Formats: sequence, structure tokens, C-alpha cells
Amino acid sequence: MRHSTGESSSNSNEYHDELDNTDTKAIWRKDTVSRLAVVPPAGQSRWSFCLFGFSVILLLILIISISVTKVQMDRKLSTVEKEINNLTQTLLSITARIQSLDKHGEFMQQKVSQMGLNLNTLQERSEDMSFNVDRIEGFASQLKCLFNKLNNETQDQCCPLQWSVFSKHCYYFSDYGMSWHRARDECENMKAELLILKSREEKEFVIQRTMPYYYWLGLSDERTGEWEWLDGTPYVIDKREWMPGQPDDWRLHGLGGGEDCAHFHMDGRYNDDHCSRDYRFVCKAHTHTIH
Ligand code: MBG
Ligand code: CA
Ligand code: CA
Repeated sequence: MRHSTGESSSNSNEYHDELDNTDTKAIWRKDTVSRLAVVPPAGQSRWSFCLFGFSVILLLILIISISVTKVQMDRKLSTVEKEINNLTQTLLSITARIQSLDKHGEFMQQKVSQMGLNLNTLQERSEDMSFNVDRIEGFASQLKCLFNKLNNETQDQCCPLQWSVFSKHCYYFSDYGMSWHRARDECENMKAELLILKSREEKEFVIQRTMPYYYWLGLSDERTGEWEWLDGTPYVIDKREWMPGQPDDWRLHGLGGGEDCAHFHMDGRYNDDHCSRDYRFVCKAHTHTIH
């Protein structure tokens, strides 16, 4: 093919050669070179090929490493999943255990409170029983006393029914209340006197029977302003025997005056109170004077 364009000016020699040299191989070589003029030179092509190859290898390495990482991650993920499953199972079993423990706890609590109730009942019964035993002992000593009396033997331990005996004396513990003055008179009517204490042992015996109620006793500061027993025996205040802060001759009760009469408080200690209050009382008599 022949061209007449400017670009072919450099080829004009080649045409010339073509004309001069009819060797077809030369023509073909020149033609081929001419055709390959649009392809980059041979050095550059190798470089591009290397670059391309290198990129492919890099890409492959990248894909492989990503795949490996992914596989590793997948494995780790499945391990973590398994662990989470295990933990969930453990948690569920712990929750179930806690719930069953809760139920057991409730059951135990019920049992404990039942036992507490039973214990209270038992305690009440044993208190009742000991009270009854006391009364039976009282009756027994009275029977013994009557028996001795029939045989003209000693009458020392004789007390009327409903009275308690302690060291040759009889004690009456009322189960009703009245003012201190009326209680004093009531005891006298029974040939006894409102309680005058003579020893620590006697006091112990008495308060075992007065607790936890208030009981009048024959102790007052009404007559002279000084504390004394009903028979005029002076009483020296021992603070340990009194409730904290007592006696205080309190006047704000609105009943007039202060507080001049002593009574056993719930725990057996004394308090001075207004004599008009209705409290239970303790009478005492010698076994000789009362039968
Ligand atoms: C009361 C006493 C009473 C008086 C009062 C003073 C809480 O006890 O019974 O006698 O002393 O206390 O606050
Ligand atoms: Ca007083
Ligand atoms: Ca008082």
C-alpha cells in the first residue's frame, strides 16, 4: 500500500529501498516494524509485565493472607461462640441453682419460724408448768403443815391457800390492783402487812413472783419526807435498787403532790409513784400469825 501523506515522509526511503531492494523478507521486516510502531518499546513492555506480575502476586498474597486471617477469625469466633454458649449454660444452671436455693431458703425460713413458734409455745408451756409446779409445791407444803398440825407438831411452815411460803413467812401476791393506802389496809385485814423486806434472798424470792408487773410494797417517804419501811425502819437509798433516775418525787403527773410510795417495776427495781395509783400489792405475814 502506498501513502502520500506527510507522516510517510520518513518512510519515503523505505519505499525507495523497497523499490531498490525486491527482497521480500526485508519488505516484511520493515512492514512489521512499521506496524509495531504503536506498541511500546521492548524494555518498557518487560517492565510493565513485571509490574503487572508483581501486582498480581501482591494481590494473591493479599487475598491469601485475608483468607487465612478470615479463617483464623472464623475459628476464633466459633471458639468464642462456644465459650459464650458454655457460659450461658453455666449461667442458666447457676440461676436454676439459685432459684432452687431460694426455694430451699424459703422452706428453711418457714421451718425456722415454725420452730421459733414451737419454741415460744414450749417456753410458755414450761413457764406454765413451772408456775403449776410452784403451786403444787405450795399445796404440798400446806398439806404437810396440816398433817403436822394434826399430829401436834410444828406449825412453822403453814400458809393459807393462795399464799406462798418463804423462810417462816407467808406471802400474798394479789392479782388485782388498788391504791397504796388501800393495799396497806387490805394486808392488815388479812392479819398481814404490806411487804417489808429483810434480806436480799427474800427480795429475790419476791421479785421472781412480781415480775413483770407493778406491785406496791411497804416503802414510803410520805410520813417524814425520808424513805422508811411501813414499820418505821429507815431505808437508806441504794441507787442500784431503783430504776434509773428514781426516786424523783415527780410532780408533773397532775394528781397533786409528788410521788411518795414505792413499787416494784417490771424488772423488780423500785420506782416512787403517786400513792393513788392502782397497782397490785404484796402482803407478808409470819407463819405463826396466819394459818
Ligand atoms: C416514770 C415514773 C414516774 C416518774 C416519771 C418521770 C417513766 O417512768 O414511773 O414515777 O418518775 O418517770 O418522768
Ligand atoms: Ca416523795
Ligand atoms: Ca418516780
